[in-house]
Amino acid sequence: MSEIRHNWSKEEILAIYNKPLMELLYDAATIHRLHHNPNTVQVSTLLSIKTGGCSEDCGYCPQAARYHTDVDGNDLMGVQQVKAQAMRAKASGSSRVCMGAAWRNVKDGEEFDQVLEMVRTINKLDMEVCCTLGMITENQAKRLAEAGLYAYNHNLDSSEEYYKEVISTRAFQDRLDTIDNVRKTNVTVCSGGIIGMGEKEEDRAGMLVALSTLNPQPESVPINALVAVEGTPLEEEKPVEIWDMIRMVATTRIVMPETQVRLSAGRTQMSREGQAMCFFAGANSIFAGDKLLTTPNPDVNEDMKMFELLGLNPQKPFTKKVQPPTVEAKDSEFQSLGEKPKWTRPDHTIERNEKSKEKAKALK
Ligand code: SAM
Ligand code: DTB
Ligand code: SF4
Repeated sequence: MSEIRHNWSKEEILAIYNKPLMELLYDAATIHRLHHNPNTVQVSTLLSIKTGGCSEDCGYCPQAARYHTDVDGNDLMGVQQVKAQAMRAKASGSSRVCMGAAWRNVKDGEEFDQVLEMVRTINKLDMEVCCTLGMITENQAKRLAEAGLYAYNHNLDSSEEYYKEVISTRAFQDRLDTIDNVRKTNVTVCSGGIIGMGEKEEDRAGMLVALSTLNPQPESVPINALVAVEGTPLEEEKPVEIWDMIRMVATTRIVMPETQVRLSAGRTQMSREGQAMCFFAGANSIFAGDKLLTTPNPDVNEDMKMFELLGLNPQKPFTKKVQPPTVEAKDSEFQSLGEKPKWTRPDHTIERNEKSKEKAKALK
C-alpha cells in the first residue's frame, strides 16, 4: 500500500497534474490497484428533495434564487415520495441515495425532522444514505448520524483563493467547519469540487491541497465538470476538456489513494472512451439517474451498457463501512436546539454575479 500523506504542497500536486499523460495515468492506475478493486464502481442516485429558491449567490448554481434560470422551485418532498424513489434507485443497481436541498444551512424544525425521517426510511431499505443540505452544526450532524446517515456531502468547490471569486455569501472556512462537525460523528465525509469555472490549474491544485491535508481525508471526493447553465454568472464558461478531467481524476487518486473518486457532473458531455480513461485513472464512483439535481445526466440504461462494455460491477452497499444503526425519533437522545449559528456572510462584490442578478431583475 502507498502511504497516505497529509502534507501535500501545491507545487507537488501541480507537478503531478502536469506530468506527461502516460506517466500520470500509469502512476494513478498503479495506486488505484493497490487500494481498490479496479473493476468495481460505487453508484449513487441523486434526489433533489428541495429544489431552487436558494438564498446563496454561488456563481455556478442554477438553484440560486437571484439568477434567472428555468429551474422550477419545489417545497420539501414527502417521506413516502422519497421512499418510492429510493426503491427505484435500488432496483436500478444504486447502493446509495444522495438527497440534496437548496439550502444555505440546515435550520432546526419540522423540515429538518422530516429529512431525518427520510434518512431513517432509506437506511431501513439497506441503502447507504447521503445528504447535502448546506452548512450544519455539530448537533445537527449528530442527529443525522443517529438517524443512520452514511455520508454527508459538502464540497470545498475550489481553492480558498478562487472561492472568493465565485461565492460572496459564505466563506471557505464555513465549509471546513461543517466538515469538522461531520467528523465529530461516524458519518463519512464526501467533499470535492468543480473544475471549469475559469479557475487556474493552481486553484485545482489548491483545492486538492485543502482536501488531501484533511486528516482523515474525505472517504469520497466528487470531481464535477461545470454544467454551465443559462442565467448563471458562469453561463459562458467553455466546457471542460476531457483531458483536464482525466488529469484531475488521476491527481486526486494519487494524493488521496483510499478515497472513492467520484466522476460527477458533466458526464453527458463525455464520450464512453473519455469516461473509461477516467475509470482507468482512478475514478471509482458515479452519480447515476437521468437527472443530477436539476440538470441532465446520462440515461441509466446507457450507464449499465457502459459498465457491461468495460467489465465494471456496481459496488454493494456497506462494502467500505458497516451499516450504521437507525435510532427512531421517539428514542433519540438529541434535542432540536433551535440554534441560530453565525455562519459568515462576507458579502464582497463579485462583478459577474452582480451582472447576472441585474439581468434577472430586468427579466422579472
Ligand atoms: N446547498 C447545498 C450546498 O451548496 O452545499 C447542497 C446542494 S449544492 C447544489 C451541491 C453541490 O453541487 C455544490 O457544492 C456544487 O459542487 C455542485 N453543483 C451545483 N451546481 C453545479 C453546476 N452547475 N455544475 C457542477 N456542479 C454543480
Ligand atoms: C456533487 O459534488 N455533485 C452533485 C452532488 N454533489 C450533490 C450535484 C451536481 C449538481 C449539478 C447541477 C445540477 O444538476 O443542478
Ligand atoms: Fe444554494 Fe447550494 Fe446552489 Fe449554492 S450550491 S446556490 S448553496 S443550492
